[in-house]
Amino acid sequence: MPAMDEPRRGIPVRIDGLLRGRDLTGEGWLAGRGEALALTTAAGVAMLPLAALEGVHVERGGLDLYLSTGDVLRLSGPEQLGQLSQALARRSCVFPEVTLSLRGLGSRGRDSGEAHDEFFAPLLAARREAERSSGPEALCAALDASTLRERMDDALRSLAAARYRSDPAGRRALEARILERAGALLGSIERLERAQREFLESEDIVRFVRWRDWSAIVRDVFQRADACWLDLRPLLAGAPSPRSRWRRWLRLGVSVAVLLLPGAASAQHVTIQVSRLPADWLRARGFDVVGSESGVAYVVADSGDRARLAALGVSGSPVFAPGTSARRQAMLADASVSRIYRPFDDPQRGVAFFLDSIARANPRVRLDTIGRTLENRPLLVVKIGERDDSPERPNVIFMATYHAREWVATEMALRLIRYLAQSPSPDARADSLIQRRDVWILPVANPDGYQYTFSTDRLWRKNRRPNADGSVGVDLNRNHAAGWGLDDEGSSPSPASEVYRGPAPESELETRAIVAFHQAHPPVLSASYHSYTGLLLYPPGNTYGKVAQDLGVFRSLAGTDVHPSVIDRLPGSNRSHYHPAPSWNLYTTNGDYTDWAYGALGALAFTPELTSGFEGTTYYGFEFPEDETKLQTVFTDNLPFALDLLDAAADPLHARPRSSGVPSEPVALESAYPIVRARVPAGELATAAIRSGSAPLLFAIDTVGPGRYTKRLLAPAAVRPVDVSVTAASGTSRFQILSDDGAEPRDATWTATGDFARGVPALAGIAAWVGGNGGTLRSSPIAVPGDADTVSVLFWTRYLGDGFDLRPHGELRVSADDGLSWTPVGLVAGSAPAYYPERADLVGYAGRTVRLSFEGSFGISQSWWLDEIQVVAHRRVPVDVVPVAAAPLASENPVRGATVRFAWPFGDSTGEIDVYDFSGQRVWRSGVTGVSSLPIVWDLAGSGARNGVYLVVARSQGRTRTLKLFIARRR
Ligand code: 0X9
Ligand code: ZN
Repeated sequence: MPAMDEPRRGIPVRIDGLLRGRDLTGEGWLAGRGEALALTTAAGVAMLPLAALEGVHVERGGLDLYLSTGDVLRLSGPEQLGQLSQALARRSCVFPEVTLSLRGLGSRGRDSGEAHDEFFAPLLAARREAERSSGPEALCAALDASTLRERMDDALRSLAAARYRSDPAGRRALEARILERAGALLGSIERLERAQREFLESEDIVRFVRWRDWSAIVRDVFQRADACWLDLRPLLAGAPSPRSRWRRWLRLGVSVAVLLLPGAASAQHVTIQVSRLPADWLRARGFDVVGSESGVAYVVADSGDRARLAALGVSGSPVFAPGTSARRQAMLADASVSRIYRPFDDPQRGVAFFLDSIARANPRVRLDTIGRTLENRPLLVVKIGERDDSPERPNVIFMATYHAREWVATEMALRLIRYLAQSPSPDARADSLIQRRDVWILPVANPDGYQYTFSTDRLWRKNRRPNADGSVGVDLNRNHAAGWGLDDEGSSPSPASEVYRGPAPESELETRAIVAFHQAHPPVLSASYHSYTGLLLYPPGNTYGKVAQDLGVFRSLAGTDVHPSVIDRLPGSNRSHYHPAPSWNLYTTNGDYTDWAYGALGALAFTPELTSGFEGTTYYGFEFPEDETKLQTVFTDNLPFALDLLDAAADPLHARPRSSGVPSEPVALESAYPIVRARVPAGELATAAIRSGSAPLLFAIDTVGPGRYTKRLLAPAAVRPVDVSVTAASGTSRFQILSDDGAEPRDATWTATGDFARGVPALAGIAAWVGGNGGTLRSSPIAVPGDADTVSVLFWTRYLGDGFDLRPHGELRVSADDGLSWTPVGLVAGSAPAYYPERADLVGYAGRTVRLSFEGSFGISQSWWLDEIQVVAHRRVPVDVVPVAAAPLASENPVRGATVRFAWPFGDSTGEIDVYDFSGQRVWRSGVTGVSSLPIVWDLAGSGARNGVYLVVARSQGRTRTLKLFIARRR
């Protein structure tokens, strides 16, 4: 769940019990996170969706939580256990939303006004009564089923009586037909009676379950009443109308003025949304307030009520029933509400209109519909660039607003469209990229939900599918097929939940259209814009600690906290850049878009979470201010990353994204112990080899994820290696371990201060370093070899930060002046309850002596674990990079003779020439003392060189020249 309230760790509690087999026993914190409870313990953060809470019970100084998994968790510690249990009851037992989607209620026709009022009166009266009540019991009493049944029965009979005042037979006949059509409604009220009894008599431990059963039936009652009314209308219209009496009176000369009185000539009965006026204030003035949420009251009003509201200076906007035509909504909508944000439907300035006009005005833009929603809105995709779709050009897809309320994401997409559409473009780079890529942009992935956030509920998230239980909406970012429903962490099987994943994978029209579109135009890269939190997330997102085989490519594009890709320049933002991380670093979910796009298509898919959600101390969250300068800042902040995606599409593995500057890594070492984990280019897997020292290691290939560009090799290491080399066709990378420490008793190279100490759980051996709040863990001095390309600090880590807040964090710093000054080289933040391998790189420290220091600023001790730290110098010996002109010249190539002579490429500088074989082993070396030295001759027979490919490397004063040398001697 995205945080609706300001992120916090919550109140300290002691926890006892198992959750799905995971032991949570220990000290921890309890906090509300939207529709869930977050329990933070040493073992990680467990999210308990409120929908999975069956009941709570206070006893013997403890509060027991009964969960739908069958688990019972006991919380103790906080003094106000009673209050806590009441708060949970309040959150779990909310009154169901019952009026907003009712068509019959909103269609009080001219001919049926009185009957309409009479029919709905019992329900609306009960609803009004419920609004005045608080606590589940009182709510239940307000909707007391037997009272409701009696009143409904009376109302139905009086409908017949009014039409056949002096005709008992006609009345009985009509009554029978009315009651027949009301059968389903009356049956539902009967079920309500049962559910009410069961709730009131329920044990604590199933109380919330009974409440949910009861609420579902309440909704059912309202919906059946609504359907019943629509069904009765023609029947009543066919019967003599009570108004026929008036016609008679009219003929008798009664003044027509009577008909113009507000009540009599009642126009539509509509639900109006009134902001900034307390529900009680409205109620005290006799308005029919049927609901209120986040400062908005819903009033069912006829024309008289509306006139009275207007007279009081209150303007409200109508809530539209589903199916209300776009034209009508636009007519009714208050045009002054939004000046920049575009609703979907608005015929003057809506998204559909805007895209259409862009397409008409720009030859580079083509507008397409890739599907339709349940409410029949088009899923509009814009293609920018050449008009045709060419297999020669890589596809890049941008999407926005899977979640209805995240308007700033659609703004980002619309601004990107406008920017890229310009022809000729003032941006030469964008211009040339556009010509060489097929770029597709879907600015509103969830148009029904999006429109609903303009008409009715600003904070609506899901789509607008009516669910079987009467609730509405599926979270489209939980509906994709990859790992769908894997567990209930971050996605829910309950239809009413904000993160409801739908009845089946790809059950939603929007999801299916997006999937089919991706299959037709498989993207090399893609981004699905969301808001908020200021993150740049990439797969995987469904399991803590899992990292993609293509991590190097994801990381080069998304950057690191030290070299970020997106700089946040919004005034007052609480972060300087977007934190790049695997999606689980925010929280785990399943069925999200990026996991599917990457898993199924190998697309490098990103979730940018636009904006931090704060301006100074003001929290705006999903409601980004409607301010042109600020919106344009979001766009310009995020444009470089979008252009980098376009740029990288030709060859992601070798891209060097401009905004991060982080090179992608064809070959990388993730860990040297307890397992050697290395990545090699996918295309070179067949020739890959790993050695520890000179001993070849047996390895397995990681089976997780597609590994489209790089594959991970896994080789368990019995002891900590001192030297690892990874070879593949394009060259050999040598990793020399300069320092290692695993917090074991025999490890003495790193020193802990403050709260850092040896602790558990360990990744390997018996201990890990554990700290997190103010302590440091420092290395002794480390001499970096002069020929190291880079030094990486590899470490296994877990930490209990906050996915929404970067302030709790851990840092790795380096000092090259014996501890006088320190420079940050790596940072960890967010939620990482499972160990995974992290890395920070030091560039420019060759030949120097450095110290390293981990510093915990999580605010809480024992919240950061570090294990198996390895400081590694790399050297890369490529095979394919041969700058021919400057290479050492060989007397012949391929070499057929017994010797070969080299020409020295560095004039009179001294240096050396080395020859390596295909596996990276050096087979020959010669020192060179400049031009005056003798010719450089390699005696092949003497060194036993066999036929094959060799790499000749000449080095002098930090410069390197290489030559690929073929030996093909006839014997
Ligand atoms: O929960 C979501 O769908 C996204 N956040 S939002 O606040 N916009 O709703 C983030 C999804 C990223 N994926 C995972 N965390 N697995
Ligand atoms: Zn979102």
